[in-house]
Amino acid sequence: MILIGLGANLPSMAGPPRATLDAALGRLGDAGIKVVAHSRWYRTAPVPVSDQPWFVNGVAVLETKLLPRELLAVLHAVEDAFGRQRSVANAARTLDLDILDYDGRVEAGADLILPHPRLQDRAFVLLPLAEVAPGWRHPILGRRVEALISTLPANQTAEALPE
Ligand code: PH2
Ligand code: MG
Ligand code: MG
Repeated sequence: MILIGLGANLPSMAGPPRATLDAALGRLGDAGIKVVAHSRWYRTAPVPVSDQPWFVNGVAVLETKLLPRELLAVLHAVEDAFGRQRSVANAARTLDLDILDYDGRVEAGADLILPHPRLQDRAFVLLPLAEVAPGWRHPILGRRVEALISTLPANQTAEALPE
């Protein structure tokens, strides 16, 4: 199973963050990548806590024959198409598309780390992930997503938005 995380906390030419995320899923389809399922969208406080705007986040399940780095290149191109500016780490952004898990692969390259190295610490990833992939196991930690959620620190706000 291929899982990606989507996030945005600045408006793009598609509109506010939620519209950007919907449009980004459409772009993936246009690129020949099948979006098998996506979670609800969540309104989430910035992690780490900052005065940035709140994010909209979600998780999608993809099907593609693209290899991890080929998929990453498409994700970066879609980020660029929605006006992503690359500055410092954790800067506010119009669109962020991260590969969370690619068929359980474990890699630690300079350009791509799998699974995503911080996903186990983030409510804004784990809550939507559990919707689309209940029972999913972390490829390194071996723990199920539900167990990872149960040991999250309590101070991360992530609320599902109405459909
Ligand atoms: N992405 C980050 C850093 N912090 N916080 C929230 N709530 N949502 C994000 O998508 C996010 C973040 C770096 O990619
Ligand atoms: Mg990210
Ligand atoms: Mg990213």
